[in-house]
Amino acid sequence: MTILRPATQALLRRTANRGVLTAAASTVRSRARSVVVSTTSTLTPSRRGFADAAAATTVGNTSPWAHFKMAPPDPIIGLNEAYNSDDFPDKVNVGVGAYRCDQGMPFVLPVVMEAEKAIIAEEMDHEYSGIAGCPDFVNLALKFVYGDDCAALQEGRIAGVQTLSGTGGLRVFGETLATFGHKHIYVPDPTWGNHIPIFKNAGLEVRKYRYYDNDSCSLDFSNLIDDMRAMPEGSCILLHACAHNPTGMDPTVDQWKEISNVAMEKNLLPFFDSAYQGFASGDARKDAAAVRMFVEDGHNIAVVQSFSKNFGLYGQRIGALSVVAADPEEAKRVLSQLKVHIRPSYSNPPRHGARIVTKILSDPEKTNDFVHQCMGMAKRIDGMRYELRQALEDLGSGRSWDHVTSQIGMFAYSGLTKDQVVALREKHHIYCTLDGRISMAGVTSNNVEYIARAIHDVTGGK
Ligand code: KET
Repeated sequence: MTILRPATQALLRRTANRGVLTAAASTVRSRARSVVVSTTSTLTPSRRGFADAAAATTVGNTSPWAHFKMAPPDPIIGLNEAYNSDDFPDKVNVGVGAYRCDQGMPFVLPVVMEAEKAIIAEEMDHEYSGIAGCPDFVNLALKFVYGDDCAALQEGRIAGVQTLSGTGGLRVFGETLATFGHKHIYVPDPTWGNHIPIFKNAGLEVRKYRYYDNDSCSLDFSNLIDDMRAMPEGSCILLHACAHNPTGMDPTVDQWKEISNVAMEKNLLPFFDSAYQGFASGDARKDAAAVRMFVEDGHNIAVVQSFSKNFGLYGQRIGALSVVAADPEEAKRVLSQLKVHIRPSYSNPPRHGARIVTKILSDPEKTNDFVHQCMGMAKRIDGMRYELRQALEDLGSGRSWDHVTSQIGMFAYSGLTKDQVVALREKHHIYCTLDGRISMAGVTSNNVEYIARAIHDVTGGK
């Protein structure tokens, strides 16, 4: 064993305290092949972290990552990996919410292809965009969700930025909330699984409000309202703008009105996650009704938009975050703070997806094509809901499958138990999330019968 010189020990201690052991470890390695580091006792518990854990190990020939444990696979995206490594020919991926055509293939909207060709032909440069992204894109994205005739938009009191799709927008706004005094955020129970780590990592405590009644497979509206009334004044409440993920169960117009009223009474901050605009009713304009109602009712809402699903731009990471302010001057201040969070995080967003959406939404004809093509995706999914339900009924299932057709959007919240989901995967090579959520976008004319038989099998027909 080599004894470290006092100067080296001090360097190592200082570096470890800053949480950067790697530099010190390589310094040590260059001086000694095997060194037992004894800095642990000098660290206060609050400063212990990666550096401390690593410092407690023998660093000489040991990797600085030796103490990293294997993390569990992501509950949604991780399913793709499991699916890809399954060599069963009739395997089915109904895990991640990504649209497939009826042949089970990824689908590029024809209007997107057209827009891309036009972009290539223009030989655009690849300069950085601004921290807030492309202003034309942001303006069009805001019109898309708030409507051309939105007074707040016309008055210039909505601050908007381009984001790394919905996920990136949620994170930026979560961080902004945490910076400005919010300690917690309320999300529906259940919600999209990633909401929880996104907001936790942003520094917020994640609290839940009741949303869904598993017994009746419907919205748990009275408990939702009771939980809203019990929220501390000023709390931020996350709402799914439409096509709630995973339940496929949205409030009715009247229920939205009541949610808006209670939010106003309690001075809550409504924060809309709009990831499926166009996938609920098939009409992207209609699907923005709740957002528009809240703005008309006078709420200073925030909205995150994703263009992953409706435009099929999953991998382009294109989205927007907007905040309705009291006046244009306040909107400018809000915008400046959003940029403060973006700049050290990823500096500025990518350009290609923004160009595609801009090309489409700046041209009425292309916008019209988009509306029809988006409607086509929603209709195919809806058709599959009826086929799946019919197939289950034809097999003589003793259980009601009405919810498969009454739910909307990309998912069927099937009601299958975790064990049944595991059996679907292991016995039938069908991949859906453990909460029993089936991505209807992955159901096709070819596999619907197979899926129904498998569900019938794992539920024992009851
Ligand atoms: N919000 C909701 C409600 C949502 O379902 C997703 C994605 C996102 C935001 C984020 O999407 P983005 O591509 O960052 O704009 N949901 C699907 C994919 C995923 O889990 O990442 C899903 O639930 O399968």
